[in-house]
Amino acid sequence: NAMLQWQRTGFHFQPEKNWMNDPNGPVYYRGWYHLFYQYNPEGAVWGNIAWGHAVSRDLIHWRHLPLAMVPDQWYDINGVWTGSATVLPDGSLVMLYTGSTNASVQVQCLAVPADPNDSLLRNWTKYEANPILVPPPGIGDKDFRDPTTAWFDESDKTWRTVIGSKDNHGHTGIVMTYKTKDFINYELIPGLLHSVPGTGMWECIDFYPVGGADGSEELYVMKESSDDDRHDWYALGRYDAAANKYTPIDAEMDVGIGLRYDWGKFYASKTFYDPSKNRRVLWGWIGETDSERADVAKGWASLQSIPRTVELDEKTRTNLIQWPVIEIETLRINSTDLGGTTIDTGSVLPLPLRRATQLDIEATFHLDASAVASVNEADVGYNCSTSGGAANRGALGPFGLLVLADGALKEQTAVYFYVSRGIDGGLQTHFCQDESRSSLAQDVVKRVVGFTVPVLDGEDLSLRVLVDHSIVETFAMGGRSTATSRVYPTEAIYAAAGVYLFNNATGAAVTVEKLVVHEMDDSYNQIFTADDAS
Ligand code: DQQ
Repeated sequence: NAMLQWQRTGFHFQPEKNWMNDPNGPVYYRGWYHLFYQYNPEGAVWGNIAWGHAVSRDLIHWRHLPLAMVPDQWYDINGVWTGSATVLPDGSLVMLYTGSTNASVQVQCLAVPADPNDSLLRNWTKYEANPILVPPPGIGDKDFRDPTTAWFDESDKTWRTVIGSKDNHGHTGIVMTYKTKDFINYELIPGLLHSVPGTGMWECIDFYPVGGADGSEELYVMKESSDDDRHDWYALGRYDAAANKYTPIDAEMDVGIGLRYDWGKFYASKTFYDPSKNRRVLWGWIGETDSERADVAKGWASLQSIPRTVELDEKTRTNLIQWPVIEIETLRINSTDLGGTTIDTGSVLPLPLRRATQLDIEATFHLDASAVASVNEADVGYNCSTSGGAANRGALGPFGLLVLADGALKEQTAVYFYVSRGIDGGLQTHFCQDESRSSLAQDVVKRVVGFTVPVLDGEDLSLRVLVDHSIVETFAMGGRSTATSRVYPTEAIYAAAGVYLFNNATGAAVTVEKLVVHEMDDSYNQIFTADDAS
């Protein structure tokens, strides 16, 4: 089936076949980037979870390796679940992961490379006395998983790792901290590192410092993956190691209730520090939004996001900046410069492109200041998800791009801005992605996703859109906000896929200051085998 085949991506990470979910233990080791991931070797649905494994020199071209760990012990026979790598000062590695036992109890386990001199880390030894941690008193057997990368605490010379859970009485998401000297014996530090009522089970905690360069204050990111709503939520805050306390800089933007990494489909993410380029890199699991039946038919399910650098936005200090790793730009071919156009109100302009299924689009939009000033009406309460998407016209939006669109625009995924004026007279910019017309297929989840994004005085509105067959991964305002959609066009595929500029605002023309469309090469991430990698 040509339509199903077309959905496979050209430059996103995916195994050759079968089901994948969370990224696990990403790490840079002896010249290689390693990505492990939750994997079902037996089919395109979740189950039989083992650790898939791939390596890369550049985070873009991947070589697939044999499974790193399989469920073969009583303590992980129901699944080798999510875990994280820690690099010790001598360069050696430890891996902590969750095992689901023969009784489906969630326990933490230790594994180390069988041969530290194998830079490909092909074989792993599970510690003989696993598990090293079982659910502590008061914590449910099925609410104790996904240990983080550990960090060293100078004050008492111990390593710290945290594990997410929930308090069953209050439906409160919680984080527990353990300390250890040897990764074998652990002590639970009294109290909770953090908790937020009403947010449910916290999966896949991530916890790391950002900022702090040039004398600015270092802040800590805490991220949790909400089992309740399947989104990755983060906060910026302060970490008091001695008190084992995390405090968000803004209580209203606490973990689980404020900021998301991505407003679309993006879950169970994990970062790692890349010492070779002195940066922090984020991976996220991008699931399918089609039916399980379709996944089985195509033989695979899920992608990983393009690896993203993540850093504090020093201009706002209220949000992170996420950006595709620079290496992805080596895949750019056939760049077309189409900047300097004006899109009149109510118009749609096709872009003259050769191919439009693998793209990296850079666009900057400018709303005429006098038009903005003349709009007095408030648009209080505009909300990407509930305000009618790209088709609903307002004074200052929506405008942006239609990607994976066919000639008749029966299928289109809209990436757009909508500027509204609040009752206080101030402007608010919404960045949204409208999937509602992304496919004529019925068995697909289609939403309008997005949220407000900070825009500072004098800044143009910018989008970077990565289009790769069945994924649209967008970075707005230089990475202050992101939205990822899985889309399943039935007609806007192969040569029939196109890109359009559109302006559905009634009150202002939009100038497209910059528009560069790069065609993207394949990364051939599926053709390497273990033999190539030695
Ligand atoms: N996926 C893993 C768990 C984790 C969940 C199991 C998040 O360890 O909590 O496949 O997607």
